[in-house]
Amino acid sequence: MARAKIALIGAGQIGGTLAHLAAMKELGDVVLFDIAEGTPQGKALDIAESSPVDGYDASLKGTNDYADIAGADVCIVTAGVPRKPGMSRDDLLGINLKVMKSVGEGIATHAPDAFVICITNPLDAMVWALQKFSGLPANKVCGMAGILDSARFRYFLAEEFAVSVKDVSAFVLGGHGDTMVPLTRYSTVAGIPLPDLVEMGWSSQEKIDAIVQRTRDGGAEIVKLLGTGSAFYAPAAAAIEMAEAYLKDQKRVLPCAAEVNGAYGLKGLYVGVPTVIGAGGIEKVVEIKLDRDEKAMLDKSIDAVKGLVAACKEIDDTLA
Ligand code: A3D
Repeated sequence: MARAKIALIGAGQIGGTLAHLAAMKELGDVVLFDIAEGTPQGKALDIAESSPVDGYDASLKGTNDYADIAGADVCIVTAGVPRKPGMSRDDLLGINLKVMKSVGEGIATHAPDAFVICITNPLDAMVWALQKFSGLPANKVCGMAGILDSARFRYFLAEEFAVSVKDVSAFVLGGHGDTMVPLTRYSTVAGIPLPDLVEMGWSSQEKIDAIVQRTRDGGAEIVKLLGTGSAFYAPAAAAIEMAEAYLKDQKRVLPCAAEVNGAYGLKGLYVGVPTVIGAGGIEKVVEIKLDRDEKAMLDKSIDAVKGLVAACKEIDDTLA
């Protein structure tokens, strides 16, 4: 059987890491596309030269020509600009919206059957716009954020409890922004929910609250430490998990930015929700029961995403 083809639109920090991970995991052949000349070619060659050492078979190609993504099974989009210290994700909207327009057209022309995973910020609005610009079916266009946000939450919790990250599962809903909703009730250590762990004396409510806040600020913490650019190792790992779920029809239950129609009282809005990812793309949006406080937090997050979508429509009237 022919290898799958993975097109990475944007060959910056995340794009390069995605290429390395996809090749090392032998998910398929990789095409790195970027408008910057030399960058995708250089990264592709550098990674290819590591393949004899690590012993994997995958071809890697760098390009500035959209025609090279033809027939891609998966496209992962990181094209655009990242945050600088002091900037919010929303400050990127105007510039990255223009980038989504050209990327959407490129994918529609050359890889209309691909499963598309957007990472460009502000995530929920950019993936919404990318779906509109590309015209691809909504179940084939989604955004990566929830896996990253919940991985941060899981990592901080594992540190707090001094247990393996493997035994911590955590849940983050809503938009990928300051209003994201880490859900403690649905977050567990080996199936034991966080509120029970607090009662059992494993931690205090104050410490859990601080971890929730650190999760919300997780992206900014990295931006501040790096000085230039934003997180890239963990975002790339998270998107690769989604690509693998699609390519291997794993039916993984993963939080991601998906178009929600009906669930959570929404119509046509992209927001972070639990989904099932398999060969059909986003095969299902899972609607979970929320208590009053959780619902209020989610509504606030949804309002923030709606505001960004409205701003996109104002900037580009073809989206209205
Ligand atoms: P960076 O290293 O700057 O790479 C972006 C690349 O996009 C650069 O190589 C640019 O040349 C390229 N580019 C710009 N315009 C175009 C275009 N029109 N077509 C093709 N390529 C283009 O950034 P990065 O890789 O660190 O981050 C990429 C994006 O991901 C940014 O918008 C970040 O804010 C975002 N991001 C999202 C998350 C989420 O969890 C959602 C996490 C971290 C970063």
